[in-house]
Amino acid sequence: MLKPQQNSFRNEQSLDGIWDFKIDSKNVGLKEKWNLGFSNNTSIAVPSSWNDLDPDLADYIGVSWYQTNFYISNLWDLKNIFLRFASVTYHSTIWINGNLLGTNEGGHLPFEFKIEDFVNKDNNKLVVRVENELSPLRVPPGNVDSGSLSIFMKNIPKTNYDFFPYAGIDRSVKLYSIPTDHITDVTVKTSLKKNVGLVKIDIQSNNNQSCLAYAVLESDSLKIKSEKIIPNSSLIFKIENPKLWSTSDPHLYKLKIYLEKNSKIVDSYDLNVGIRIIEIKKDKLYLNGEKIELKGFGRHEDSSVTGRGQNLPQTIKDHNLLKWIGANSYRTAHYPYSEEDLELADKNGFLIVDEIPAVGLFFDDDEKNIKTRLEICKKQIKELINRDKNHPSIIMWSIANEPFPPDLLNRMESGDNDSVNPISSNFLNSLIDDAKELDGTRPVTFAGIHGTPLEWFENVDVIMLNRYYGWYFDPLNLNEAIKKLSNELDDIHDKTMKPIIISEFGADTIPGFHSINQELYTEEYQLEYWKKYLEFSENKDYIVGLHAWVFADFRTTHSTMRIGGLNHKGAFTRDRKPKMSAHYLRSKWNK
Ligand code: BDP
Repeated sequence: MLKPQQNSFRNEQSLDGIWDFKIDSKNVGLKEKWNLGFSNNTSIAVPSSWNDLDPDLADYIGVSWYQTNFYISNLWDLKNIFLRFASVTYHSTIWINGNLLGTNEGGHLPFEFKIEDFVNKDNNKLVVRVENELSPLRVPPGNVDSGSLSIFMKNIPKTNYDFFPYAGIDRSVKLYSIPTDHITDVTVKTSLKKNVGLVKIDIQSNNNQSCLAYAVLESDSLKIKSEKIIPNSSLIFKIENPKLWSTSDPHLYKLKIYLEKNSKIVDSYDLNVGIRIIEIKKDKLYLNGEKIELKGFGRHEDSSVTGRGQNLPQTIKDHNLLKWIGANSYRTAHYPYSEEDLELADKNGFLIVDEIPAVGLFFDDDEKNIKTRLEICKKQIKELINRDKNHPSIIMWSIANEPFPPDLLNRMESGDNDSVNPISSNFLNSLIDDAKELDGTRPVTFAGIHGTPLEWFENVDVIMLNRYYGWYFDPLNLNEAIKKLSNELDDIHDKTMKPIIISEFGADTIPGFHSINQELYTEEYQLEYWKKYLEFSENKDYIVGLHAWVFADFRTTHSTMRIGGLNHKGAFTRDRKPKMSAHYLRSKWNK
């Protein structure tokens, strides 16, 4: 599914704005036929999450209804019109003029419907039912009894993960039209052979019989045009001494794909292309043949008022703060970020670990349930790679965050990383295989919690470890913490010989809390904690990346472990003011 764009052949129309909204806490909307339209509504902004817009909605987890009206311009060809949602969390059902278009499960990834059979030239009514129940049969899961984070967090609502289950139409809604004969997909893969850059382009169209396709690649003084090919096949550009995409100079070439029928151009599609290669050799990571270390954060798409809803000014500000602090990388913890965020990363030269929403996975309930979650994860990997495969900024796929091994608490305490039931290994291996099969050009990884069985890492290319020595383990005793960290990482490296990223390490810090002696929650302690981890990593060659947890404080569930419903491990506050440690990281990372 290509992201909609506007050019001489394609059109798009945003449906973002103020929509009608109504909560359906008794779940009567379907019976009362709200899908035909409903009254007594309030207003909501699309995109946004509903939770922070009205005190009555703050912790509302359930069903809500959205409605709006739209027209389709007389200038549009009525034959190929789509309605596209960039993200709705979690389950949605969509009607136009009372006709059911379909449903979608899962947030953070786009879905669309072909709608010309349901619309008229007059006013059209669009109704969306959104439902966000927490369930062990969803990904990410909630209301989990065993294998559960909520056992020790005792959090409300009962998510199996540490962020608030914001709900709603979280990203843009668009109508778009494409020509009758059109490009359906483009896949760009780049590599380097000595001083020659190779750009391999696969083009798909809906009419491979009577169309031809070609591409034009352009940059500064260079402009090259390919041969014409039959769609559903690939072409290769070879560029001598190309300008490479890198973190310090993220050069982007302009690629234009054309589709031709009877010698007339009938469709085109534009993409930015960064020529670069990411490789793992032994236990090191290389970008364009040079060793690279990731410096940055796990982030969240989170801001007050909009919640998880798309907030473009916030996205721009976050990227500017990442540049200010000298980061070169981040992980899309714990779900796919907006397409606009990734486009910015392409321009800004950030290296992204792109993650599906598989957080809080567990394996000690019914086999049937585990299989249901696996099917959802498989769908997420496929959709993620399909959406994000052309971004030079994306250097790795992460298939999960902290899958919980059975008997988690004991394993965390004892540091046991022995084998567990084969179901869990098969589950993770199947996702790793999927990612590698769908994209052979990027390493695959996942982030493991303390006590993760080593065999789970057998098939990943890079090991990501979330480590909290000095916070959840050995709090206040940073010397002991670093000793344990060092022993554990050396041991994991000795046994696996793979590169390691410390993908989370952090301490909750209340801005404005200070102390002379070390005290938890103070700005001094966070600074000392990150300092110790950074200094430790400098001496370990196999550590190829550090992602501090977390970029900014973010909203999570209520719990005695989370003051004010926030996770306070941010280098920045939730309104993006720097804590003391942000200045420290800046001094280290800008060197
Ligand atoms: C890690 C999780 C992350 C949490 C973090 C924490 O991956 O989502 O927010 O712990 O406790 O285990 O702050």
